[in-house]
Amino acid sequence: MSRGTFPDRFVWGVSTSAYQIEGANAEDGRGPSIWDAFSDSQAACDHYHRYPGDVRLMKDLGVAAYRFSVSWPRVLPEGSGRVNTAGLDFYERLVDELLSAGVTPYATLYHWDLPQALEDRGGWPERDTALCFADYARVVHERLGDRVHTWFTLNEPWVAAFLGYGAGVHAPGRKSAADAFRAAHHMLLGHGLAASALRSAGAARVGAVLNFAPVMTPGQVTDPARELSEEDADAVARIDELVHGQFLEPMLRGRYPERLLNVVESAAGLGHVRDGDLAVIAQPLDLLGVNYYAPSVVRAQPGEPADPVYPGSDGVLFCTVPTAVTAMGWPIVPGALTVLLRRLSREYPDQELMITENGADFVDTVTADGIHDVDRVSFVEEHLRALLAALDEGAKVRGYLLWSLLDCLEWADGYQRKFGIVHVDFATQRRRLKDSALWYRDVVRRNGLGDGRPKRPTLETVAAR
Ligand code: GBH
Repeated sequence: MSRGTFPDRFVWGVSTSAYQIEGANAEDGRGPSIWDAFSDSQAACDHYHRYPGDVRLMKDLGVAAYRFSVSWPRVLPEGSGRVNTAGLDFYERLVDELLSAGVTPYATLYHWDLPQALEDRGGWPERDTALCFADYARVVHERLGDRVHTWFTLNEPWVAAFLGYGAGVHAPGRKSAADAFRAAHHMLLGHGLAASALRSAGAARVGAVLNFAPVMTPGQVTDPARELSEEDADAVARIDELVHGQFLEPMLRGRYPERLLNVVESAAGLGHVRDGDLAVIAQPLDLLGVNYYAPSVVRAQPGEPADPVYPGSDGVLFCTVPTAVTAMGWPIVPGALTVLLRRLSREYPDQELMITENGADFVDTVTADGIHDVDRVSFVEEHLRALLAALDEGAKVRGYLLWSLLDCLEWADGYQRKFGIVHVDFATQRRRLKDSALWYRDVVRRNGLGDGRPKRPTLETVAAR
C-alpha cells in the first residue's frame, strides 16, 4: 500500500481547451472552425476576456501547470497563409499572465477546432491539412517559443478522426470509415511534421496527447487478472489496436500494427500512406500525454455488426458493467488507470508520461454556502491512488493535469455536462470554487493525499459483491 505522497517535482495542474472555454468566436479576426457550424458555442466561459481572473483562480489553487489549447483559426483564419496577429496577441497575453502568476504554460496545438476553410478544402482526409498544421505550429512557436517550453501537437487524434469523420457525432460530422482512417494518418503525419518543426525551432519539450480507454472484458473490470477466451482476447486486441495501437505504434515505433493495416486497407486502401511517412511520424517524444476517463468494455459476440465508431469491429459487443458511473454514464474504474500505466511502462519503458486529462462530470449540489461535489472528489482521489500504485511500480509519470479547471462546453453535449472543479454560472459568468477545488488545492499543497479512504466502492469491493 502506497504512502500517498507523490515524487518530488511531480507536476500538478489543470487542463482546458480553446473552443470549450474561450468564446469570442467572431472577435479580433478569428476565422470559423468546424465546431462553430456543428454546435452553437455562444460565449462558452468567455475566457477570451476573463483570462486574468481564470489565471488568478489557478494561482489560488496553487497549481504548477496549465494545459490550454491554441485555436488554429484564431491564429490562421483561413487555416494557412495570412496570420492574424491579434490571435497570437491573445495567447501572448495569456502566457504572460500565467508566467507572472507562477503557472507553467503547456500548449496544445490541436484540440479539434480545425479551421472551416481547411475543411472546405477536404479537411484531415486530405494530406495538405498535415502540411498546413506544421506551418501553423511554426507560426505559434515563433511567437510563444521563448516562453512556452512544453508543446503538445495533437489532442486525442482518435476522437477527432473517428467521431468526427467516421461516426459523424463530432465536427465535421462526416460518416465514412475511409475518411476516418485517412484523417487519422494525416493527423499522425501532421504531428510528425509539427514535432520536427518545433524541435528544429528549439522547443524544449515536444509531446502528443492520446485518449486511452483500456479495453477489457466485463470479467476483467472486476478482476484485471482474469484469463480470456481466445475469442474475447481477439475482440479486445482488435479494439485496442484501433483506438491505441493505431497511434502509439506509428508515433513510438514507426509502424502500424499489422492486423490493423488490413482493416485500413479494406476501408480506405493504403494509397494515402506514403513511403517515408512513418519515419516522419516517429519523432522522439519527450512526453506522451495520457487522457484517461473510463475503460472500453467488450466481449466477442459472433454476428454482432460493426459499431460505426469502430470500423472493422464486427463480432465485438460493447458492454455495460455494474460499476458506479459518472453522469455521462461512463463506468468508474480507477484500477484501469493502473493497468494502463503498467502496460505503457512495459511496452514503452523509456517513454516519459504525463496524465494530461482525468476527471468526471457529475450533477453538483449548488447551494448558497458552496458547491458540493463529493462524487468528483472521490473520483479524483481514487484515480490518484491508482496513479500512485503505478508510480510505486516505477511508471515514469511526471504529472497530473485534472480535466477541467472550469465547467465548460462539452462538445456535442453542450453545457449540461460539468467537468469543472470551478463552477461557472453561464448567465453571469460568475466562477465559484467547488469543494473539489478546495480539496485539490490541499492535494497540491501536500503533494499527496490525506489518509482518508476512498468513499466509493473500490474494484475489490465491487468484485466481492
Ligand atoms: C476528452 O475526450 C476531451 O479531450 C475533452 O475535450 C473533453 O471535454 C473531455 O474528454 C470530457 O469528455 O464510443 O463514442 O462513446 C474524452 C474522449 C470520451 C473518447 C469517451 C471516447 C467514448 C467513445 N473520450 N469516448 S463512444
